[in-house]
Amino acid sequence: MIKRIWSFCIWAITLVMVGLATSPASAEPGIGQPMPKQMGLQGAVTPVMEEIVWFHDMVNVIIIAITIFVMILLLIVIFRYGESANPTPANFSHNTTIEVLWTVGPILILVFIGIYSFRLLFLQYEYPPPDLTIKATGNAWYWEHNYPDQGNFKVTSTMVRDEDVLRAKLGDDAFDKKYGALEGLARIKALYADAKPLYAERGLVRQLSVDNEIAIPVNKVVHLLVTSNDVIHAWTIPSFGSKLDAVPGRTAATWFKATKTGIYYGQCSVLCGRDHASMPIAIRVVEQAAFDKWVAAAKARKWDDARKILQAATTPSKQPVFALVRPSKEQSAKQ
Ligand SMILES: [Cu+2]
Repeated sequence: MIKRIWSFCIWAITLVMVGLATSPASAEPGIGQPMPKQMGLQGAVTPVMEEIVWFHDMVNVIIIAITIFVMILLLIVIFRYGESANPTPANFSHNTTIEVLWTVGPILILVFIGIYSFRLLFLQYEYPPPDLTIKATGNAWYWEHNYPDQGNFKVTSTMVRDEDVLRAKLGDDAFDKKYGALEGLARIKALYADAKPLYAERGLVRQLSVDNEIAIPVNKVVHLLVTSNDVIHAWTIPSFGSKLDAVPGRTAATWFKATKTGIYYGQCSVLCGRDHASMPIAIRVVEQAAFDKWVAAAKARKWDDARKILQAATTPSKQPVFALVRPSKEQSAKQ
């Protein structure tokens, strides 16, 4: 019941605040990736993220209400008790009732927030028994994911760059002919301008897509262990409500249960050095059958097959399946 009331308040305030300009009704905007002009958090696909979104919105309602209340008090003070309206001020300095109220009121508000805050913390840190365990390792500048209970195969993911997209489209010879002579900023600008329109066409998201995505089965509890090989990184998928520091020499853990199939992106979230912006994480949530097929392909290191399985599992039939980006030389060397 309380949730319903809050939801209504949130809805009402959102309508007022955005002036009906942006419609929150469009089908779950921002699930899995940030959208242009997005307000608020990315859509939730795990129970933890659903609670985070609710908690965030609930606290926002309290913040807005308090701000409006204080602003009204200030306006009363300014206009009713200013010198022109009230030339001879009263000279009392204490009022017991009001002092008790402004002490007890905030305590009650904090206790109320605390109850829901602890509920969220317990949800995050009480791990349900896992169906699958994944180990994520941060490297400068890419992520590796091991599947220890599936034969401990390893998936190395590097970001798809403008150059990769253009090479996949044009072929190496045409690419070198067109861009080979360019250097420095001129090259970066030319690659960016020509590659930018290709991303959407190929089902890729610039700065978020990777050559080898990882996969998890839908509606299964995944335990994620996070560590690092070099500096401190952070493993994050906003739609999962997961954000965990990857610290060298230590293993941290979190869990999630994705309840919708699709592709969900995240990025390294600790400023870790030169290519911090180039280590995204891309997870496909697929049905168990597709996951099993993907595991078999990944175990056999058939990465092209693995990509096709994942795309076929979540790409709506009308969308063209993108021409596959070949692994970079760096990537092939690592596998
Ligand atoms: Cu990093």
